[in-house]
Parts: sequence; C-alpha cells; structure tokens
Amino acid sequence: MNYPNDAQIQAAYRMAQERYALLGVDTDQALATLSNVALSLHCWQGDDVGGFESAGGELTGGIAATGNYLGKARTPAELRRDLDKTYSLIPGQHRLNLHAMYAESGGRKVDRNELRPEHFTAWADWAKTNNHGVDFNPTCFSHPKSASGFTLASYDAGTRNFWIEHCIASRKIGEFFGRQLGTPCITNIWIPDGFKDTPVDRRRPRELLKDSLDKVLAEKIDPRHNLDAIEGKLFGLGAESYTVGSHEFYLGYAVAHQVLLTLDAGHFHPTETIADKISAVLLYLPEILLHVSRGVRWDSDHVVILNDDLQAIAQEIVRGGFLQRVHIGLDYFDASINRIAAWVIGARNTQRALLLALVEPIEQLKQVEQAGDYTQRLALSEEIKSLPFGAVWDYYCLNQGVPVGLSFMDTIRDYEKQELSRRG
Ligand code: RNT
Ligand code: ZN
Repeated sequence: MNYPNDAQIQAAYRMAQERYALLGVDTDQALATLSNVALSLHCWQGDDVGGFESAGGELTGGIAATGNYLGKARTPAELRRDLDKTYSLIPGQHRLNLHAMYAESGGRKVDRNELRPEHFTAWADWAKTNNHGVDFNPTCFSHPKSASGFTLASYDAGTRNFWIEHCIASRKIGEFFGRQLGTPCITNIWIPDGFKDTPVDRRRPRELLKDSLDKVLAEKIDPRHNLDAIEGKLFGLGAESYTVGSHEFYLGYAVAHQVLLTLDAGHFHPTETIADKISAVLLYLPEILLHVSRGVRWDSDHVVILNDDLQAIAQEIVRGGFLQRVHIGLDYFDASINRIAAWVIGARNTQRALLLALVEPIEQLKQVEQAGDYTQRLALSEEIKSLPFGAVWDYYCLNQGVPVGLSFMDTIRDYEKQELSRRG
C-alpha cells in the first residue's frame, strides 16, 4: 500500500479548507469541535461480551457474538493492552464503557450483588493513567439468576432483589469512577427480560420493573460523579414476542424521573432510526446516551459503518446543537474479524460521521429551509456530499498523531502477529 506523505496531506487540506470556506464553513473550527468529542468505547468488543468471572461462561440475555477470530482477550491485562492499541489508532481522547462482569476480584468468587469499587481499582488506575473517563453497566445477563430470562422484572421476589442489589452496587461503582476520574460516569441499566412467545399479562412485569427501578434509583448520587441511564429494546433472541423494558416504557420512566435515556441504534424496527428521536426526547430530558450500533436482520450489534443511518445520527447531534447533551457510546460485537480493527473502524466511522456533519453549511441550509426554498435545500444537501471531506479527515488524523487513512491496518496486522496470534 502507498500512503500520502505529510506534505501531500497538508496541501490537500489547504485546498479543501478554501473550498469549504466558499460555503462559509470553517474547517479548523470543525476539527477543534471534533477534538472535544469523547466516544465511550465498549470494553466488550475485545472479548465477545465474556467478562472475567469464569472462563467460558455462556453469553445469555438474547445477545450473541458470532465468529471465532483469533486473539480474543482472556485477562484484564490483555483487554487493557488491546484497548491501549485501539485508542492509539483513534484521534482524540476517549472514554471506556465497562460492564460489571469485568470486575477483578483476585481469584475470589464475588457475586454480582457484592461487587464494590475495590473490584475496579485496576480499571480506575489504568483509566487515570491514560486519561479515560469511564462509564459503567450492571451486567444483568450471563448469570444463573438470569437463567429464567427475567431479572428486575422477575415474578420471583428473591431474583428481583438480587438484581436490585446488583444495580445499586453498580451505581456506587459508577460514583467511584466519577470521583476518581473527575468526570461523571454514566451507569446504564439494560436488562434482557422478555418472553419468547406471546404473554397473557403484559402489564404486571412492567409494574414490577417500574418498582424495581424505583428501588435501584432511590438513593440520590451527586450528578458530578454518576449519571443514571436506562436502555430499552424491541426484542432479543429467545425474547421475540415481548420485552418488558420497551422504548415506551423507558421513555416514560426517563421523563418522569429525569434520568438519561439510552437509544441503541439496533433496538428498533428495521426501518426505524434513532436519529429522528434525538430532537424529540431532548425536549423533555436534559441528556441522553447513544449506543451507536448497526442492526442486520436478527442481530442488533454489527460493526458500525459510515452509512446513511450513522450520518443522520451525527447530523441530528450537530445541527441540533446537542454535542454537550448527547453522550456517544459504541455498542457492537463482532468475533469474526480482528477485534481491534472492529473497535477502530467503528470508532473512526463515528468520528467521520461527526466531522461530515460539522463541515455542513448548516446556517445556509437552515436559511433556505426557513425561506421555504425546498428545491435549493435538496440541491445544496446533495452537492455538499462530494466536497473534499476526506482531506479534512486525513489532516485531522495527521495532527492528532494517529495513522492517516488505511495505514492503521498496518499497525493492527503487526499487533496481530506479535500479540494476538500468541493467545491460545
Ligand atoms: C443489549 C444492549 C446492551 C448490551 C451491552 C453488552 O441489547 O444493547 O447495551 O449490548 O450491555
Ligand atoms: Zn446497547
């Protein structure tokens, strides 16, 4: 592969900058804005949503990582090494999204309701050293007490209580991360509860879930340290007919309690996109969390590509002026390709989508729309698609000291040879 040299990248940028300036777009400003957007990288792409509680524990909860590519992380040290490599290939400073099952208990069995901040000190130290904020998730799946398919909405009070305790413990761990790192941790609750076949009673499990959430969220935690989020879903594997925590359920709960709503791009009907929901829900909620993902048929978690859906999400965030109120996390898991590449490709695509939105002549577009000139709106929207955006992105990567263009794959291939291929 031949790559452009620094002088070529800079020259291409100068030309692109002039071209965008003709439309009143300041590309330097766009890049400065982009450099302040931290993505929350999901730790679970590195080991196929396995966690470190027990080797080979089965992934349940209606989600699935398919594929058997070499090099899956088997220990926290390996996962952190893989993450370090990943962050080094993504421009900017980013966060980590951690799940409770990635606790480190020094070989002792600690059940999920007994997890405490001390089981996450290694993650906190690593995050502090590397300047990553951390977000957190209770793990309400892949556990004997979720085997019925129900957790916070279980008819069994003992089961419900166990998961309530786990979620409360998780919020305190979130608070710990927030305090340690000086940036609020978003603790996001997603549960798998649902029925494979059509239930008779759709009402009772939702009442139980509402009651469980009330208990989980009863204690106020300083929002400078922890923010709570709740994530709905349409269906899961083995829960095709009914999901207790549906979108409407959580939208109502979030508005009523002013907690963050999490919108996962893969959790809606196939032609339903989350982009259009952002400006609607932000009228009633201070902030939201996105799980940027890609649904493909039965799977809600394919690696994010730079498609229309992703661009529409970025456009809505930028055009709406919502960069401060929309937290962007990634959520997908592909075990059939190099896992570092999966992280890097999805993260870089999300950034490219944001940059594409940041270099739009938004004021002009809004003006023609407000003037009712829909012909010009269409013409301009289409024309800007072929502006030299790639040169701006390359220049950004160069300035941020990360590989330009496809050269990030050289580093990944090297790492695969030196590190990943040695893992059993
Ligand atoms: C599942 C949800 C949830 C998970 C992670 C592992 O459908 O999207 O966010 O992917 O918690
Ligand atoms: Zn999700």
